[in-house]
Amino acid sequence: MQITDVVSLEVEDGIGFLIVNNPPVNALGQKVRQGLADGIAAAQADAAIRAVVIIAEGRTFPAGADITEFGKPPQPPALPDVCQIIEDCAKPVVAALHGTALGGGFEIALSSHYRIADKGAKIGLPEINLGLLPGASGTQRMPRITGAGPALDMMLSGKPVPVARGRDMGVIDEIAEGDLRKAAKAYALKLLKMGWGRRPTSERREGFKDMGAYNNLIVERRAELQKKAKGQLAPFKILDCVALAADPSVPFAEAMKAERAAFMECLASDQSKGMIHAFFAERQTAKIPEAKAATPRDLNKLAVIGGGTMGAGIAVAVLDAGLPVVMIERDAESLERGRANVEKVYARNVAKGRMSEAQKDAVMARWTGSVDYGVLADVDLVIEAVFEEMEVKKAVFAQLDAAMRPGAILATNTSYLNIDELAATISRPEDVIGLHFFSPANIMKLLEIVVPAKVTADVVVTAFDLAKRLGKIPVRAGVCDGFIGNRILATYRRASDYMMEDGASPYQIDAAIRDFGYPMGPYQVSDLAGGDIGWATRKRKAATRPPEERYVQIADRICENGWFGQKTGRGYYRYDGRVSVEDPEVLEIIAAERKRAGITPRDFTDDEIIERYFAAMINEGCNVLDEGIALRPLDIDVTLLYGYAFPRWRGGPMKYADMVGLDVILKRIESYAAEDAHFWQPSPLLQRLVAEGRTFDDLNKGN
Ligand code: T1G
Repeated sequence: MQITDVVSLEVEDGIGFLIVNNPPVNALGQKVRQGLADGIAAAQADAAIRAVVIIAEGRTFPAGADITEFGKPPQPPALPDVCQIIEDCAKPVVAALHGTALGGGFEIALSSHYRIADKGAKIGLPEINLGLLPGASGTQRMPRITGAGPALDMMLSGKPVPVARGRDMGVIDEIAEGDLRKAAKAYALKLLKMGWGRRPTSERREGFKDMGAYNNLIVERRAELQKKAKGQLAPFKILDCVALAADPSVPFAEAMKAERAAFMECLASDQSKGMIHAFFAERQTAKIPEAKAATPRDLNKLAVIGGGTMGAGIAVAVLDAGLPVVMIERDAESLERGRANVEKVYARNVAKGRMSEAQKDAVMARWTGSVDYGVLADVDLVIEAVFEEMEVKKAVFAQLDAAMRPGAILATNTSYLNIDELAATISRPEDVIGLHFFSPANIMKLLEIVVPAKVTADVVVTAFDLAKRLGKIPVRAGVCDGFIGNRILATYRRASDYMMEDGASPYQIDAAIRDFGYPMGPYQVSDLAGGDIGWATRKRKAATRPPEERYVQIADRICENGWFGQKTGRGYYRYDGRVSVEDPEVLEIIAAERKRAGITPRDFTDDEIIERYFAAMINEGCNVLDEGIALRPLDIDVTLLYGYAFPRWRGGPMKYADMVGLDVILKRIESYAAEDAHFWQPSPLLQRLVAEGRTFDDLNKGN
């Protein structure tokens, strides 16, 4: 019988199947919660039912609360109450898990008396990825079974674990072989036959056997979090709740109230708003205009031109996706180097025990190499990753144009060259696309898909299909110098250099940016990437640099000394291995440059550093939006989150700007314009949004 339109109750041989069917992931929206609560009541009232199995249709057992409900007025029944109704059921309740039983879904399972799972299923409490904590008893019920360790591992990592691991922890009682529904029914009947009745999790205490170890672990984890989660809220709230769970003086119901209060505090935090925004934003970037008009072309065989750092990284990304890859190099020696670059990645995996030699050999068997472009005749898509020089790329494209079949796609991995210009040199500009990977290409998830003027919609859609298959986060970008990410980076780096020349040390700036939540500040990043790269870019741009643009020469002076950063042992910092120290000689260079430029240095507060740094970032983001280089503010957020280490719990620069207030950002820019009208030109889009009282969130929603 239908309980609600997404929950039904079927009785079979005395077992009441409470079935959730709320695609796509059986999220625990109001109708599901109501259906579960009413379904348990109906099962209790039905004398024909001796035990209940909670199970789901579709691809997964409930994957959590319905995140789209957050921020809206809560609708009863609340999930913690539904969990209590399940646990209080007078008849034994079995949860039958498949897919990814996450968050509130796993809490539903923990509140059931027993748990059986399909062998391929996963369980998890990923709420921390949303700046939240398991707010429907996860912090209270799981430790009662597992103790603090496995519970904290799951909640603080946010990572799902296979159900076999869950069985080891004691939270999964049975692994199903074959059909889950049949196995669940047999399991329930076996429990009844053995006289096993209700087993309320809230009454279990095996997880508290060794309270000394339990409490020591809480202390240890808190110390760890103080280092790596400084400034974040949810991780510490999780610790508090798990600590409370084991406090014998606090009844379960009272601890549940504390968990609820902690959950609501997290839900109200900007951090959670930022992370929930990031969750949906990274799923929105693939929703592009071309997807309405076209379908992807076949992608069975891929090739990479170039076996250097980027070419090898891209080849590994393709191999990791289970696809074959052909690598082309200019001569046998270069090709062998390219192959070695690829094999090195897998050899490291073997050395770390992540894969066996046999698995490495099997992956490498899908790599083939050649110096002959003729082997590309049947390839569906080629990615060139040769030297970042237009003439070199044009020569490669000419060979590709001659060698590849009609309908094949030619992609360039260039990070700044003009793809329209490159496309115009061959017979099929409509088949040319930009695939800007970030180094290391097999690790970094961001993929800027750069859309030239003449490309057809199906080529764009095919590129997005490739991104999904490679497990990348795709962002659609227009053609300009630096596309989305590097263009915005260049701007906020200039703002930082101006502050350095005006009086802030690079070390103060780095510290302020780390306090904002970045793992490293801009000068640490420069030393990591190599100052020579930025130096080459500045030289490239020198001829076209507007005369009115303020140019800071400090970085050039440092590079002229050959101080390129970690790879030369010194850059902005001196390096003793991985240990970096501030360098008084760099401060002397800065002082000399200030003198040369006639600048009297002044103090900066950390707040002013943050305000200027992000005002520049956000303003250039507005220009990128206004010029159509990025589709929506969320595309800029995802780019900066996944390519430039913007702290996820702030949601991205545009989300952060909405939280600060666009009018506040605009006022700051207008006040800075007095000192440098060329650099601090308020973006017309920012001015329009402030005048109209609209936010970036409004733009994201198409309003
Ligand atoms: N609520 C609402 N929509 C969701 C959702 C959710 N929990 N999970 C996924 N979706 C949407 C998603 O936006 C996309 O929509 C579609 O489903 C497919 O998702 C009290 C408070 C389950 C592993 O954090 O990790 O429970 O783009 O593209 O790659 O303690 O989705 O198609 O319109 O990601 O196969 C805790 C979040 C919530 C799990 C599937 N649960 N979801 O991955 O598909 S908080 C989570 C995921 C909570 C309680 C607390 C993944 C997935 P659209 P998808 P996928």
